[in-house]
Amino acid sequence: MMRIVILTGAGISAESGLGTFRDKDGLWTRYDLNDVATPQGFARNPRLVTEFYNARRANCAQAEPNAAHYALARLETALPGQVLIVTQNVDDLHQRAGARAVIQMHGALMSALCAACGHRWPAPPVMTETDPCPACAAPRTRPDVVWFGEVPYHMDTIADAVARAEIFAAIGTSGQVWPAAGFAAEARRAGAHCVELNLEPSEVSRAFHAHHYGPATQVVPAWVDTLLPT
Ligand code: BV8
Repeated sequence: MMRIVILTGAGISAESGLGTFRDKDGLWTRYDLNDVATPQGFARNPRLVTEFYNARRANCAQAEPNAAHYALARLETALPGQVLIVTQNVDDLHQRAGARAVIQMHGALMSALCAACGHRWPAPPVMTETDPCPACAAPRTRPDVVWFGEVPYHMDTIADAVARAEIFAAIGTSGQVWPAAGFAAEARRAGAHCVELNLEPSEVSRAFHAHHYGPATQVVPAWVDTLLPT
């Protein structure tokens, strides 16, 4: 039973027009990460942070999945139950391309979270931090994303999948954010064949056995074709 675990990052959505974080004019070059992607930043200025995510949610709604997202969905369809996508991205482009086994370890733009009771619900296009929670009515709404210093979601499930993977691929991630950046070394230690698909070598490219460099819309469909039964 071939098990393929695929970690994706902002680079897979770059050609859909969604910004990356650390490329030139990336998000973290225009916003201070500490102001908009930490609990402290949210506590200091909830309006600024809520508007930052409202803008990204609007961008995401306007964007379309690209050939790389569709190639991964095709792979999952061709190998039922054998493919898991673990994405660091908060966009929903994998799901809109048809992928079903998707774990959003850093949360989701399209989800809202109540900071008082933990209830989640589909995020409105424009969220305000005083929106009352549909479950407990507290005006403690926040984006359902994992900020720096917060614990990523589904870590146990991810650790188990990485430990059992026969193929581990990382696509469009710079390998600078932990614990996601450590998954390749964990997979390699567990015996997986590790493949990096990116525009350029990441911070952790030496953890991989194979590398395919180029735009995701080119290198990902080509890689998927090598895995699909001819
Ligand atoms: C945690 C969510 C404990 C919302 C994000 C020192 C000080 C302080 C903290 C730390 C520290 N050392 C480690 C930490 C922990 C910290 C961390 O890693 N900091 C880094 C910056 C040093 N991590 C955390 O705090 C995490 N939590 O550690 O909790 C714990 C640990 C273990 C187990 C349990 C608990 C929480 C991290 C999550 C933060 N939230 N986002 C939002 O999106 O706003 S992170 C953010 O970065 C996004 O999720 C993003 O996806 C992610 C990673 O970035 P990338 O996806 O890699 O994007 P990037 O721009 O960097 O790279 C893009 C790549 O694509 C590039 O390589 C580029 O070449 C390539 N590319 C571009 N175009 C294309 C392309 N590739 C192909 N085709 C193209 N066309």
